[in-house]
Amino acid sequence: MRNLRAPLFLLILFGIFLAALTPSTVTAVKDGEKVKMEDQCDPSDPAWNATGGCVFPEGTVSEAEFRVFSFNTTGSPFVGSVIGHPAWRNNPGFVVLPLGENLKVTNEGGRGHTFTEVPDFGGGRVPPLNSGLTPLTQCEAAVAPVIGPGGRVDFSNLSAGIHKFQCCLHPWMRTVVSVE
Ligand SMILES: [Cu+2]
Repeated sequence: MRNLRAPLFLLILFGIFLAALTPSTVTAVKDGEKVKMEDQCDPSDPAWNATGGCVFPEGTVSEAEFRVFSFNTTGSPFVGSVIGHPAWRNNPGFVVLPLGENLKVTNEGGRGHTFTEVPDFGGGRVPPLNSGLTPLTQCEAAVAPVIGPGGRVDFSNLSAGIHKFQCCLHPWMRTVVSVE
């Protein structure tokens, strides 16, 4: 046995070397495309705290600035056009995803968002931000969970064709995914 120890030791070392070269996250489904849900809330503005707070260190948009894009000077919501602060957005808004690959969605902002598949774009579950759009049943709280800052959700096995996703809190945050 003694004369086998050195080769065996070398073989184990070689195995460790090979393992170190192999990526540690080998998954069956490839991450095909990524979508980032973004906002720019200013964490130093306490006005955000009334509706969930803000944890985005680089953010510069106050709650008052955010409101400028959704409400008129009398404080009423804009009606008739989908309008919202442009820093609240899905990036990109259009994705071509190869069939069988994963769609990886991350919340890169400081507020909560949802990434919800809908039959057609419509209103979310925050009526003042809907600009008159009819709230979607797909956006009810029980079926459209909020993804917090830093959170992630993956979609696998999306069928071929067009898929529409939107935020159920900020319905102007939209992404169309074309699976091909
Ligand atoms: Cu949102």
